Amino acid sequence: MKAYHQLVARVLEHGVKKENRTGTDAISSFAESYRVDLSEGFPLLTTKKMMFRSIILELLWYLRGESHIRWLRDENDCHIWDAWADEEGNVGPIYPVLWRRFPFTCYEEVDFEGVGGAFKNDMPTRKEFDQIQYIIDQIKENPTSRRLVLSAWHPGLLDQMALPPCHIMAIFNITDGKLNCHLTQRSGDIALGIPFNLACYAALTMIIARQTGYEPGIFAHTIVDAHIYENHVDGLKKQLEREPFPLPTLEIADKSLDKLSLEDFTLHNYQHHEAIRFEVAV
Ligand code: THF
Repeated sequence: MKAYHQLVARVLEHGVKKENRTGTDAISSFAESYRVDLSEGFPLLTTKKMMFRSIILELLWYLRGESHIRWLRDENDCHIWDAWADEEGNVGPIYPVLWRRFPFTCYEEVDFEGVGGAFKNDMPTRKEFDQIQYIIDQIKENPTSRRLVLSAWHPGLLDQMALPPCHIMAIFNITDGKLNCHLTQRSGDIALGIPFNLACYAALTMIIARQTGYEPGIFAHTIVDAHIYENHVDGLKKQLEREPFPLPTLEIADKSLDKLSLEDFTLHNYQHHEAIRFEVAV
C-alpha cells in the first residue's frame, strides 16, 4: 500500500522530536493525511505480517458496547488492550460504550397537570445513544445525509477513561453510490496503531456498506499528531525497503450487525513479508 509507505516516509523526513507522556520520545508531524480506495482490495499492510485476527476482534469488541476487555482478553486471548485495563479488565467508557451507548441527558417536555391546567416543564432524563445503529438507519432513510457522524469524544467522561480515544470522529458519506469513510485521529502511532486503525475502519465501512446495500468507496484518514516512536524508526526503515504485494480481499458474511463473529470474516490471498516487532508505548 503506497499511501502508508508515503506517510511513513513523510513523517520520517518532516517529523520533529517531541517529548510525550509515555517517556519514549517520538518524532511528530502535524496533520498528516492519506486515502485508500477500498475497491482496490482490503487495506491490510503486506510489508509486514499483520495480526488480522486481532484487528477483527478489536472491531467486534468495539461493537459490543462494554466498558471492560474481558471478552477480548479472557475469551479470545487477544491482548492488545491489556496495558490500559485494570485486573478485572475495566477500561471505562471508551470506544465500545461511546459507539453503542453514548450517554447523554435528554430534556424532554413533559406535560404536568398543575393547578389551573396543563403546563410544560423540563424533565431531564438519562439516556444512551447507539451511534452505529443510527448511522445504518440514516443511510437507509436519507443517503444524502452529511450528518453520518460517529463520535468517540466525550469531554465529561475523559477522567473515567483508561485512555482518551485516539480515533475520535468517523464521518460516513455516500457519493456516487459508494459508502466512504473519513476518520479524524487526534494522535496516531504510525508503526503500531495506524495499520490497525486503517484496517479496522475499512472493515467497519464494509460492514455498514453491506448492511445498507452500498459498495465501499474511499477510506480517508487525517492524523493530527502523527508520530513515530524513536524505538520504531529502524523497523519502519526496514519495512520501507520491502516491496508491497497485491492487496488481499475481505469477505464478510451477510448477517445482521450484532450476529457477526470472527468466523464471518474471511481474508483471501493475503501475501505478506515477515512480522516486525514494535514495542507499544503505554
Ligand atoms: N497506544 C500506543 N502507544 N500505540 C497504539 O497503537 C495504541 N492503540 C490502542 C491504544 N493505545 C495505543 C491499542 N491498540 C498493538 C496493536 C494495537 C494496539 C495496541 C497494540 C500491537 O501490539 N500490535 C502488534 C501485534 C498484535 C498481536 O499480537 O495481536 C503488531 O505487531 O501489530 C491504537 O489504537
